[in-house]
Parts: sequence; structure tokens; C-alpha cells
Amino acid sequence: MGVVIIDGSTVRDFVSDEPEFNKSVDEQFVSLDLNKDGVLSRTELRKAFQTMRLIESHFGIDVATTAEQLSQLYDSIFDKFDCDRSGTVDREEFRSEMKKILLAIADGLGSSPIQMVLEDDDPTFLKQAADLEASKLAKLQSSNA
Ligand SMILES: [Ca+2]
Repeated sequence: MGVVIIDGSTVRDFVSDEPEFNKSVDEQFVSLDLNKDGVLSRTELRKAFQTMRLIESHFGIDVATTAEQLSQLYDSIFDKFDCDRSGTVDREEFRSEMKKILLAIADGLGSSPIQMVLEDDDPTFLKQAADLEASKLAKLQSSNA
């Protein structure tokens, strides 16, 4: 477990590093595609958001609290992801929505850093964004030395 500090630019850097971002999103996609049919169903995506804890921690203040509200929220998110209304979310849809969500989070964070306490194996994108930032800092420091 560790504490990381991230702000909007941390998240934006992560998203704009396209190869790294796509790799990470694709990994997430594969691990979420429980029945391995190459697309995410409503159930799979719902599990995804429960796992990533994006909704509870980052979708804003006072988001859904009851099971019913949560359910509606997950439904509306699924509809957002499923751009072509096919009833499933494919890899491209997943990538582009994750990007939008993360950029929205970045805007929300702005330049005020937040502290996050994370498990070492935390699967969230924000953890990966923070790791990327840390590795860049490390490179910067070693090149200055
Ligand atoms: Ca699937």
C-alpha cells in the first residue's frame, strides 16, 4: 500500500501517451471480458466499474447511494460506452470512453493535487497514471544527476 499524489496533468499525461494508454486499456479490457467473446456485456462492464471503483471514488460527490440508483448509474454508463447501440462494448468503444472519462477526471482535478491511498496491486487507471508519472520523474532525476 502506498500514497500517491496526482493532479489533472498526471492523468492527462497518461491519456496522451497513446501506446502506453492503449496497452493499459487493452489489458483492462481483456481482463474484463470474462467470457472471452471479445466484447463487454452490460454485466461485465458493471463488474468492471465495481472493480475499478471509479464510480464510488471519482465520479463526483454524492453519487448514487442506493442499489437502485447505482443500477441506474451503471446502465447510463453502459449506454455511453455502447456508442453504436449494439448491446455490447467493443475494444474501440472502451478505449474512447475510458479516454473521455479520464480526461473528465483530469478536468475535475485541475491543478489541485489529490492524495490517494492505493494498494500495490491496485488495478485502477489512476494508479497506472501515477506510476507513469513516478517513472518519468525518476528518469528526469537520473538524467539531471
Ligand atoms: Ca464478453
